[in-house]
Amino acid sequence: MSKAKCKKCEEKCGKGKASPEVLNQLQTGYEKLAKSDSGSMLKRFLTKDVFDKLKFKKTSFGSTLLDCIQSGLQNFDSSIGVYAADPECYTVFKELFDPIIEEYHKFKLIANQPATDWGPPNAFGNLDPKGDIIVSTRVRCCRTLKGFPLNPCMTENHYQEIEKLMQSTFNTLTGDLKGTYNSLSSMTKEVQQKLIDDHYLFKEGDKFLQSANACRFWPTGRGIFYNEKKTFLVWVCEEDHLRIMSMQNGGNVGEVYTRLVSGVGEIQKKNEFVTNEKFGYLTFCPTNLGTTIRASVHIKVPKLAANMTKFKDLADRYHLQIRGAAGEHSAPKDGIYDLSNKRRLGLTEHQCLKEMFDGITEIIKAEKAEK
Ligand code: ADP
Ligand code: DAR
Repeated sequence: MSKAKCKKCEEKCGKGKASPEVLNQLQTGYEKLAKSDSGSMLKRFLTKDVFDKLKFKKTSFGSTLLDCIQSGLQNFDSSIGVYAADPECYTVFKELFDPIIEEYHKFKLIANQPATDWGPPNAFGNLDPKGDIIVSTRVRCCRTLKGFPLNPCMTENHYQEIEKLMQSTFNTLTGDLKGTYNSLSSMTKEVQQKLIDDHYLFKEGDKFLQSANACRFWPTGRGIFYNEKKTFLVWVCEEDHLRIMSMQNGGNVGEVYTRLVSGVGEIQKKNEFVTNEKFGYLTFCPTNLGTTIRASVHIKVPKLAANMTKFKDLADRYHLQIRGAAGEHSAPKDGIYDLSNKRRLGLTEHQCLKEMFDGITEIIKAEKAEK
């Protein structure tokens, strides 16, 4: 990753140490978090020793511990509470990031992330051939573009550069992947809201991302590419530089996954992504590291949902995450839940898909067995 410095980071860059003002904000925030009832991993793993060891540190981009934890300091309802303000944060602040990463992904960091292995995409069939339980299937991955910092260190020009770079890539896509790029800056509110309501576009105003300085210069450089059928889509400059996704109605995981693998391959022909041997593909949030794959179904499970404790235990057993129908931090709608693989690091892409496929298979069995 080049040391592309943003104005904000250059202002902070000074040599080595966090400023007295940052140290004061850190101390105040740390004391408030310690007294709070927050259940975040930040609260759990930012012990006094870790805090004292990291509070003075700064990356070569100028990012401090405050840049990484301010979202969790401002939002006690965070589940995680930390983001990497730049790629070096995973190393400079490893004493905080490593235990959070190991806990979330259930993966000991003594090993490296396996090399990318999509496996034979057509290895996965249709989870719901009769079409009576799965509404839709989606598989997404995240990518950080080489040569650009992460959100908190990006200038307005960085956002414009990425959007322009990706538009030139999208123009080369052909066949089933051919489509159009739609910039948020030129999108009407009505079109934007319809795309969000139809589960294609990211929401605006995520308080966790706003607190993490990930929404500056909004909506500059943000947008969505989609093919003619809206089955292959790419988000530009939301939480990550790119979110590449394939989705369609029904439970045909093989078709959705095959399209994603093809689309990522085409985009990769024109762009270089940030990876490292320990964490695989680097992302803004540690929960997305590694393969960055989230493979999900929108599924109707009214019987299991009647006993949420049992449902959550079952999901945990198969390393599945339960979300609402409108994605993260949303509630179920019409009894439809978003179920997906939780782990993304320490597995290959194929293993992530298998974990989701096998888990959902068991969920469907359990739903049908419920009285
Ligand atoms: P991410 O996968 O990037 O973390 P979110 O969970 O925030 O994204 O969901 C983003 C959008 O994608 C939401 O509108 C959500 O409803 C939609 N979505 C996620 N999975 C599916 C699915 N299997 N079918 C249809 N829409 C989905
Ligand atoms: N909302 C933040 C991030 C959790 C993971 N989701 C992401 N990265 N979209 C939290 O700490 O709860």
